[in-house]
Amino acid sequence: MKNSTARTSVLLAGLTLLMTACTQSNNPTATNTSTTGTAGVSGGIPIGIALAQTSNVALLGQEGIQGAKIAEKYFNDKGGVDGTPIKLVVQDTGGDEAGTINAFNILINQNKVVGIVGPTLSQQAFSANPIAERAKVPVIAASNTAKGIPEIGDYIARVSAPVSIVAPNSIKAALKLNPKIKRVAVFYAQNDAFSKSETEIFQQVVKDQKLDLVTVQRFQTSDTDFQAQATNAINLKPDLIIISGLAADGGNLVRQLRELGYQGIIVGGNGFNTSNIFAVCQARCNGVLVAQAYSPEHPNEINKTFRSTYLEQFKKEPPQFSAQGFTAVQVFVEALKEVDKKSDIAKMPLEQLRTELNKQLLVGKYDTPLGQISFTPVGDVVQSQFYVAQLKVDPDGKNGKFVSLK
Ligand code: 1QQ
Repeated sequence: MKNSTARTSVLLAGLTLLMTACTQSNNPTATNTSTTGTAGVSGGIPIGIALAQTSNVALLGQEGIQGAKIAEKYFNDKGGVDGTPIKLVVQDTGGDEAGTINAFNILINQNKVVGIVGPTLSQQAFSANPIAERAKVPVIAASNTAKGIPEIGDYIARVSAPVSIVAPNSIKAALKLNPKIKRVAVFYAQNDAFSKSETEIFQQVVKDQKLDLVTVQRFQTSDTDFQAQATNAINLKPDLIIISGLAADGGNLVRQLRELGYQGIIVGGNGFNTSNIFAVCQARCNGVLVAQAYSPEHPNEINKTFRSTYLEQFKKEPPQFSAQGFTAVQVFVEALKEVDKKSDIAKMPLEQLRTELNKQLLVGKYDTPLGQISFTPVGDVVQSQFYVAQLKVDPDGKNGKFVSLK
């Protein structure tokens, strides 16, 4: 009796092991040790796109995907990588960390991508990028601007310039529009890594400019009601309000500040850099200032082509996140070409290709829709031109444009 129980449990344990082994082949978190070359795979060289297609964050993520897809066609029409096309593999991250980790695991282990563009938010990057770092898969962020992103690891770079470089420009533009600004109220989303990083920069600039920081108000990216914080700030009579949040919460906050009677200048951070913001705050968005790392008017050839393709497809000017999504794919393609010149990537084991690609992309120079870019040794973008735009709402109150300030 004792013996047969023991035998049954051994059998059961064996079965469980077998079942685990079977499910693991479909399990995105299973480690893959295959080193077969990928570049020759039919359908093209797989480049992963881990951006938000669903959730509130989709307002920001979808524009990145649009730009990446334009790049896929643009570079494949030019012959891809020595005749082999690239193939984008898009995995939706949703708006949180868990979805991003899942998307990274699928891209790395099942889709066997050579590199990943993404994720949408710095908040997601801080938890998912270490997975790519451990698997030695290069990641190029196309919209992560918080301090410390490239420092996550050797395999992490970004084409999205950091808040420290971009954000100060919008405060300077506000002071140009109204040199009498003195009292400043700052708002930020305290559950979001980018917003926390950006507000530090904004608050530092306020101090450096010798302005009075009259209040710092906190909210959550999931909030929809900002009456309490907005009233607190307005009571202190600010003549400038600066907001670090994402498109949905930030847009709603702008709307409520205006509804409560605030008439001064509003500066929005990088989370406002999408035309989807107009659907949120409509006519109330009018006049908001936003610093940008892209101008549709950048005069180089690649931007002219990118801009006209985007205009034709979406009937509006390309937004910053689309230009950055395009640029991230471009960096992968151009670096792949360089690696392939030295040694045929179709014959290279995947692990070696990922490592060679990572080394190469960091040393290249790229002529992109953002202008000339390169990378610092740690993987931060080196870029020279930045802009400030003002939101101008159309007469119908539903749509609008980002108008560049000169
Ligand atoms: C970040 C950001 C967001 C506004 C990107 C959409 O800059 O999370 O780093």
